[in-house]
Formats: sequence, C-alpha cells, structure tokens
Amino acid sequence: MSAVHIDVLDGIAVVTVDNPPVNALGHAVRSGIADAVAQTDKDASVQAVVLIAAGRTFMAGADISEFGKPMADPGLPDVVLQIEAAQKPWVAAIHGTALGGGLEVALGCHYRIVDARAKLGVPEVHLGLIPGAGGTVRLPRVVPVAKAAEMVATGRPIGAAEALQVGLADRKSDGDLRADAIAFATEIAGKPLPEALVKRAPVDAPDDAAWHEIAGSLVSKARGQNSVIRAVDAVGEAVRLDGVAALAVERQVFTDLMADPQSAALRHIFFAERSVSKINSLKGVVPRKLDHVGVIGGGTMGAGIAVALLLSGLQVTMIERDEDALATGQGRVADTLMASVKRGLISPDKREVLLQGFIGSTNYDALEDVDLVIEAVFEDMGVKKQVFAALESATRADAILATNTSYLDVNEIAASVSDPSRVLGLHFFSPAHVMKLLEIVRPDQVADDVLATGFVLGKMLGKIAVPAGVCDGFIGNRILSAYRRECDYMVEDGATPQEVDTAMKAYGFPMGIFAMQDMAGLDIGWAARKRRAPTRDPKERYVAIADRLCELGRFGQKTGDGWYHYPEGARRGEPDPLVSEIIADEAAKNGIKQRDFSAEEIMDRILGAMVSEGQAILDEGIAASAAAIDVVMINGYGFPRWRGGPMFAAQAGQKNG
Ligand code: 3H9
Repeated sequence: MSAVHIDVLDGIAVVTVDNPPVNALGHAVRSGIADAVAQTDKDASVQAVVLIAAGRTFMAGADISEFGKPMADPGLPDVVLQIEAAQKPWVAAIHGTALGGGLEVALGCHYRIVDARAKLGVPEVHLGLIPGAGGTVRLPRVVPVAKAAEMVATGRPIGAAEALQVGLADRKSDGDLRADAIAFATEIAGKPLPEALVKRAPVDAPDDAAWHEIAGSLVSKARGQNSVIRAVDAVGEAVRLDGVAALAVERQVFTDLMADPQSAALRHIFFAERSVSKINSLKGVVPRKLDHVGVIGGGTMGAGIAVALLLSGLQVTMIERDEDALATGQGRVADTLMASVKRGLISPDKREVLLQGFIGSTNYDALEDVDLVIEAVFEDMGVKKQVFAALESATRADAILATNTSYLDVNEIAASVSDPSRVLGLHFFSPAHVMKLLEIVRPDQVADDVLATGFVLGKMLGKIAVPAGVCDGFIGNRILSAYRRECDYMVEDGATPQEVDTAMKAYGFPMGIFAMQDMAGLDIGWAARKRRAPTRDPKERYVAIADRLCELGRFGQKTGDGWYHYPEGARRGEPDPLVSEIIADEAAKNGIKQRDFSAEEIMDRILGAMVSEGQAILDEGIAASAAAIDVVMINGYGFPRWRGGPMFAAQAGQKNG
C-alpha cells in the first residue's frame, strides 16, 4: 500500500495518508500529497478534496528521523504551498494529533474539521526548532496573534473545542469524521476558494506594548532554550511582514536552529525517551494480568501513586495501619482528584467514577484479589520486611509485589519472601501522578513476566519507565547523592549555598540543590545518613553541615529554616547568617582555608560528579545505556532538557555557559 492514496466518489476525492505509526511526513508522504494536488486539480470530476489519515492519528509532523540529512524534494514548505494554491477546496479531516508539520499541512488546506478528541499543536520548540513549513506565518492569520505566539512558543497542543473557538478549526465531528468531512466538502464544492492564508493579514494586530507583554511573558519561561526565544521572534516577524516575506524569515530561523546543538540534544532525548523502555530480553514475554492494584500507605507518595493508578483506569485498594491514617490517605486521593477537576483535566462525573474504583481498608485481607501491590511505607528495611511478610500471606501467589523504595536493597527485600521472583522495585517520583519518570528496579531473581508487567504498568500510567539495577539509589538518587556530596564539599571549601544554586539555575535547572533540599525536607537525607553512618569509610571526607542544620530542627521550608531562612509562609528563601556561621565553623574545624568559586567551576564540578557516577553506573550494568541516565536526570531531577542530559552534554563537549 502506498503512503498516500486517492479515492474519488461523487465528486469528492478522499486523499488518505497511511504511514504508520504516526503518519510522519517522510519523503513518500510529501511526494504522495504533492501528486494528489496535481491529480485532483487535473481531474475534472473532482470538486473538492478531503485530506485524512489512516490509523491512530493525523500527521504527527515531519519525520524526525530524516533530520540532519539532506531533505529530498519536495520539501514540506512547498507541499503546503501547493495545497494552498490548489484549484479545488481541500478539507483537512483531523483525528488524533495534528502536530508540527501535520498541523502546517492542515493550515495549507482551505478548511479544517476536527474529531472531538483531536489535539492540534506545533511542538517544534521541544525539538529545539520552530515550525518550518509556514506554521509561524499561517497560525497568526487564522487565530489571534497572542494564541498563535503561545502555541508556537510553548509547543502545547490545544483540544478540538478550543481549536473551534479560536478559529483554527471550522467544524467539529462528534461521530464519523470521514463521513462528516465528505459532507463538509460536498457543501463547499463549487464555491469560491477562500483567500490563501499566506496572503491574508494577521487576525489582529497587538500594538507594541501589548506585543511586548505577550512576548516578554513567553520568553521569561525559556530558561535558556534558544528555540523558545526564536519562536516568539518569528511570530513577531510574521505579524510585521507580509506572508511571503515572513515564510522566508521562518525558513532561515528553522535552518539555523537545525544546526544548533540544543536541537541535537533535544532530538537525542526524544528518541532516548522512546527507546529506553524497550528491553530486548523481554520481547515476546507475556505480561501478567493487571486490573486491580493494592497500595500500602496513604502518605504523599502512596496517595499520588493511587491517583496515578486510578487515572489510568485501574481499580485500587489502599491499606493503612489504622482508620485515622486511612481516612487521611483517602482524603488526599479525593482532594488530588478534585484538583484535577478544577484544572479541567477530568470532569466531576469522571472523578466520581474513579472514586468508585477506590477502596480503603486497614486489613491486608482486602488484598486477596489484587494483581499487583505497591508499598509506599516508611523507608526502613525492618518496616518494609514486615509489610512484605504481611503481603505474602494476604495476596494470591501470582500477585506481583513491588516496593517503592528509593534507596534500599531490593534484593534483600525480595529475599525476605518465599518466592523472590514476584518482587520488583517501582520507584515513583513525587508527586507520583504528575512526574513522568518511573524507575523499574530489577532484582536478581525477578521473573521475566513480572518485569514485563512493570513496563506494561509504566505505559498504562503514561510514564517513561527506565530499567535500573539494584544499588544504593538506583540511577537517579545515586547520581543525586554523588553531586550533592560534591556541592557539600564546595560549600565547606567556600562557595555559598546561594552561589551553587544560582550557578545551577543559570545552567538551566529550575532550582538549585540547596533550595531543592529545603523544599523536599532535610530530615529525609539526615535519616539516610544516620543509617549509613556505621558502614561509612572513616577515611572518606564527610561534610557535617547538613547534620548541624538538622540538629537545630532546620528541616527546610516546612520548619521555616533550612539552608535558607523562609520568612513567614515564604517559598523563596533568603540567605541566613547562622548558616554561614555553621559553614565557617565546620570549615575551621576541618582546617579548611575557604576560597572563592566561579559559577563555571561550580558547574564543572557538579557535572563532573554526575558523569563519573553515571559512568560507574554504566560499568556496573545498573543503567542499560548513557541515554537512560540522561532520561532519568531530565525527567526526575530537573536537568535542563535542551542540554540533552549529563552524559550527552559531556560527550558533546558542551560548555557550561
Ligand atoms: C516538524 O514537524 C517540523 C516542521 O515544522 C517543518 C519541517 C520542514 N517522526 O511517541 P510514541 C515515532 S518537527 C518520526 O511512542 P505515542 C516514535 O519514535 C515534528 N518518528 O507514540 C515511535 O517510534 P518507535 C513535530 C516519529 O502514541 C513511534 O512513532 N512533531 C515521529 O505515545 C510512536 O511514538 C512532533 O514533535 C516523528 N515526527 O505518541 C511530534 N513522531 O515505535 C512528535 C513519533 O520506533 N511525536 N515517531 O519507538 C509525538 O509527540 C508523539 O509521538 C505522538 C504519539 C503524540 C504523535
């Protein structure tokens, strides 16, 4: 079957793009569409054309795997111009996701009809690019300029209802998209063609002050990402210039950005995120049934996991130690789902349905039917083992037992039950219903179908599931410990916590390590350090500053003081002279003569620590690839995406600036 085929019936040509999995606009699709324009123009029996896609989605964009290679003709910008210049009206019939080049093709069409669940967007910024086939030029000529700028700069797609409201779609189909599109095409057949978008004036013209505000607010969220800044500029130019001149500007920016190392980094991560969960050894392994999941513990993590499970359609039973704790846990779940209603993510009815699938109990017997249990109890080996013993007697013998531990030895936990092949680690990140990362920890004796079920769960939850071997901290927390230690050294040696945090933010992290610890709570790390104290190598350098803060009850934001001082209710800390005194005192105690650190040296040291720990993790087989480490650090630890992750950055020889 060719990538594009044409069926003509009763004067309407239906041009179908069929290029699985996502109808990317590779060469065969581009030339197929260009041929379809020529053919339908020539065919006197054709009065209107419907452009539709087979399979799960409308065209999801240019074929990213062709990027970086010479682009064979016809190029996408020309294909869009050809559709726009067609002599018969073209109607784009959109289902699934019309993204990037896909939406640009739809903008070349004279009309657009959208399936009620369709999403439309231009996500090129996430690949370090801007739309390159007229998106920045045609969008503000069909939707208000502020909306166009927002779509191009954030890459966030909009739904069918909004597309209709802002003018991006002309019709919505609630049933049979193909039939509705043909009916629409029949209606407009023979009528004069609307003026080509590229020849029109923008929908509105914000004055300088208004544009300044729109652009300023979008650019302020760029955090060092070039494509966002260039995207906003390109829309500004597209509004200022006539359409044809604007297309040339857009093309130049697109070409420049294609050569920008940031784009290479973002494309690396795009493919890494999609390949990281594919495990060769699990090919053909049939996963176990997964309908009903138990969650042990209703704290922040347990409740977040329960919400994630419910939202993916699973039935959930939560276990807590007593009625009060259970009520609190259930309340957390209900509240989180209510917040999702308020944010428009689910309807109030949907929330009710989800809550019907949510059972709470203080008795492990309620787990007799579950297919999988995830424990999210206190991070202590003794407590975990008690829970696993109870799980073993309460659950079916084929139920999978998962621990959400972030540091503990999953092999030791597995060995505590009679059938260790049922046990694996599922390390979620908080808030568990929001964060995309899931480390799937593989103890030595885990059965293949248990592991495969873990990956099925990851997919159901919409997470990026990264396999990790057993070690202290797995991939992410182990690297975090390594670079936190490096930061502690630097602070004792003379860098201030705020200098370290500022350097990290300038590099592109959303916050620095010390502000992050204050947000998460210093007590957690303190407990872990006390646990490890007996086995710590006495010859290894140990920085006791954080312990001193904890001894004073300074656990971070929640106590108003940590590495920083938080005046009444503030979420932004300010430097605290007491912390400086403690640091100076520790340095003096250890005979350290403090010195100045530049931001560059700080980042060199942090990245050096990340990369050498990452290399050790690779050498030990804890991570399957350097790309897996990049995916973890970007999705769980705030590493700037546009730098491609620490391993990629090191390999590409990126500068810190
Ligand atoms: C662009 O359009 C530039 C133009 O402005 C100008 C040009 C001149 N190309 O994500 P999934 C593969 S830039 C090639 O797991 P989902 C993907 O690698 C583009 N391959 O599925 C995976 O392969 P595999 C702007 C692509 O259902 C398979 O498809 N567009 C492309 O979770 C399934 O993908 C975008 O940035 C592509 N464009 O999500 C959209 N897209 O099975 C990028 C996907 O071998 N794509 N693949 O691992 C997406 O956001 C998601 O894939 C989508 C489906 C939402 C479509």
